[in-house]
Amino acid sequence: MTTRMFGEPVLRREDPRLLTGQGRYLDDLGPRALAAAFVRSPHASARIRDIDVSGALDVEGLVAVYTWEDLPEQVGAPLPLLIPHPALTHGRTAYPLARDLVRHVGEPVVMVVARDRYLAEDACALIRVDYEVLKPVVGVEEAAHGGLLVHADVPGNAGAHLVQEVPSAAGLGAGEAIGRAPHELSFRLDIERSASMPLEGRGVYARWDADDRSLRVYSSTQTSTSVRMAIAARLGLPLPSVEVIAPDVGGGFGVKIVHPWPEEVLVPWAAILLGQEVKWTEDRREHFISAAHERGQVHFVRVGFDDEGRVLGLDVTILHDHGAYTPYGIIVPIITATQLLGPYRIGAYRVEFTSIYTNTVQVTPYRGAGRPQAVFCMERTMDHIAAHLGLDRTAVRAANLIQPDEFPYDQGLIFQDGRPLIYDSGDYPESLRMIKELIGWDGFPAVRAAAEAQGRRLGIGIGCYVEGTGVGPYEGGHVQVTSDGRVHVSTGLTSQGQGHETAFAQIAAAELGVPLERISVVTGDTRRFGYAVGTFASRAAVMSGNAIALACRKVRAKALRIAADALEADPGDLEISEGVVRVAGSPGASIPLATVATLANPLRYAFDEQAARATQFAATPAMDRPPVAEGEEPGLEGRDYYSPIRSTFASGMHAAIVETDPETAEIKILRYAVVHDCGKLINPMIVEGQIHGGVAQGVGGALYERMVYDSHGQLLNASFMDFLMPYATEIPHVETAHLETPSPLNPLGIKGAGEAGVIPVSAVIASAIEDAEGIVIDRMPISPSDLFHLRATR
Ligand code: MCN
Repeated sequence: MTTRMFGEPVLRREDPRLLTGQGRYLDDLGPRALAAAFVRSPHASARIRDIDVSGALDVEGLVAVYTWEDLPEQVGAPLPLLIPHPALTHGRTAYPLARDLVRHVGEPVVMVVARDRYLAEDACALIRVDYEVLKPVVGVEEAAHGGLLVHADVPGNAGAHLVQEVPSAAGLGAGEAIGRAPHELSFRLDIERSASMPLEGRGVYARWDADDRSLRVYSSTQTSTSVRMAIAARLGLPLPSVEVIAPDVGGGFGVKIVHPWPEEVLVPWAAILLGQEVKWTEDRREHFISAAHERGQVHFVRVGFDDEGRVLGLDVTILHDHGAYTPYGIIVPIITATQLLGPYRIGAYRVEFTSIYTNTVQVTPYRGAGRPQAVFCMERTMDHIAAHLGLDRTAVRAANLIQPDEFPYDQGLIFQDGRPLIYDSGDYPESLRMIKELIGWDGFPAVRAAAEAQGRRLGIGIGCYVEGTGVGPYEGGHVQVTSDGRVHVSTGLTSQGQGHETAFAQIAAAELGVPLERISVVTGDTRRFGYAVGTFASRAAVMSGNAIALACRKVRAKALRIAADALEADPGDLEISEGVVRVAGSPGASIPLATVATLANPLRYAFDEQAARATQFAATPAMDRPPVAEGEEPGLEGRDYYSPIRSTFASGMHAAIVETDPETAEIKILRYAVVHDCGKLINPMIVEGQIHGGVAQGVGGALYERMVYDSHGQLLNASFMDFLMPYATEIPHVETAHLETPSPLNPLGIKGAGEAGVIPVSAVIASAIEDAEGIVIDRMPISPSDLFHLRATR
């Protein structure tokens, strides 16, 4: 046994289970549960005139059919707007089942419960909904400028409008700074819609215990504690009577942070009403049309700069396509607006966004959450400046970078957490040096020339970003050492494949001096930890990681107090390693943590024979003390919370070499390099895995994935037959280098890593294709036919 510590590339302990089919995903549970299925709107905009369920009633095995009218007030109330914002003046959310109106294809209208899913689907097919079909609003610009409304009481379809402005050091606004700059450019940039698209869709399974009136719900969620609170409140149950467990979750990538989904309320409600287990597992088409998308944004950029390419003024106007509802507030465009500046010191900045309703699936954060759009804007801007001035693209970036001695660096903006956007640490010039070296930037002209000599076309691209991670408000950790010497760690946030079981165990091993093998970690189970926020915004390592470390420190301090008593030593002279407390420098004097845990939980009065004989059973000073000291609690365990004053800012730079086929316009990524800084690394191998996965999703966003809506609001590619995702065959080998600038904001010095890989990919690929082709790339994704068309119209 070894004490594997913080910072080591430990293999992920969850992988043998997950990779050999031993995982317990939502649909593996409740094999005897009744099945729920939903009739969903086939129209993007329609009024429900009538619902006739009579045709379904003869289906053998049908158990129940519910429309909005059947729902009690609290169950049928509109779903919550989770993150309100003063600029979100017209926030709108859906009803769990549609009431009168439907606003996108896929909105749930009727819920059916039957003996199995086949029968439930048969019954759904026999339910007739009479719709008055209305003309939908599709396309963000059409919605912003046209007369049709998604919500009758939201003029111009504008749910939110926000402006943030930071003047230059000389007090100039962005407009003035641009006007006075030696050079000015303006252009438009588009990013199309994509989606989280986890391999496992959403799902919920509920069991009601009528005897003790308690509910257990399993949900494929990124936030079991919030789902629990929502269910308890909506179903009128005391919170302690509701347990929510996230079993193994087959990916979330953002979409499973929304809560409660309609199904998370309706399935438990039906389970209680029917007194039977009920389960719903989302199918792929449902996921396409009923969950959430992201990324669809249009950006209008104006920039003023000097002869070295230094940005003197930047003005960006954003149209954000929010789909039909805003359950998650305006987090995505806020992140684009505030993270757009990346690692750069910009003269004056003005950003404005309008969040527009359309009759399409709602938008909520997807891995990267607004940042891929932001980085696309900023990095395209850097490339445009370089092209205009005839400078090397990395030289323009270097001219604008924030320097290491400028931290903490206040960008003057208000971030997604409502706190000032202050970068805590970083070394951007070093990142640039490293990425140039890793990809061979300076040697590329020779590589290109050699390829050209063979009739091949190559280009090189770069993209830089800064990412706010570890947003608050808090997470907690609980650590318990039991008398068998095992350590049980729990935290309330959930896991979807990030490797938390391993990384959190590494933190506990390092803090407690216990072999990794003796540590178990539980996440996302409200029976073990009831208070949490959730897994999103690359926050688990920073938030739960630090909370677990703090809880371990409490446990360690207590262990040392108890061991010091037992060893008649000073706690300050003790150390713990390999699960044993020792007097430093005196190897004989030791006590295993297992024994300390036993001593911490006195189950009977210890009979101190020697003391008793000496005093003939008179009280001794030791006997005057209660066996559990005042202020102590029994057990060797501790709980603590971590709540940061603001986010910590990770950063990175990516570069790629692409080849475009001169005839077919096929685009191939030949090399992909990443320099990444997430502060102190808990586990470099996990971080690399996260980066590789992120890059793969980024490649999907850059080259393949789009949501194709027609003018009727029908999603034309709502299946894996038509929605292109990259396979392993399309993903390049990712060359990764780490830079560690510790965060001064948290005890472990860490920053988040879970989204990093995806963020700059579109910008990097655009930069490289533009370099190969000499054609301006201002829209992503780009397919071979897009490139072919661009060549033809250049
Ligand atoms: N880590 C580390 N050292 C650091 C930072 C992180 O070793 N300095 C490790 C962490 O311990 C953790 C992993 O890297 O095991 C990611 O940590 P973190 O950046 O805190 O991200 P979260 O755990 O909060 O995960 C959320 C993030 C987001 S926002 C999305 S979306 C996403 C992602 O992670 N969804 C994922 N990665 C995913 N990976 C999988 N497999 N599935 C998803 O749904």
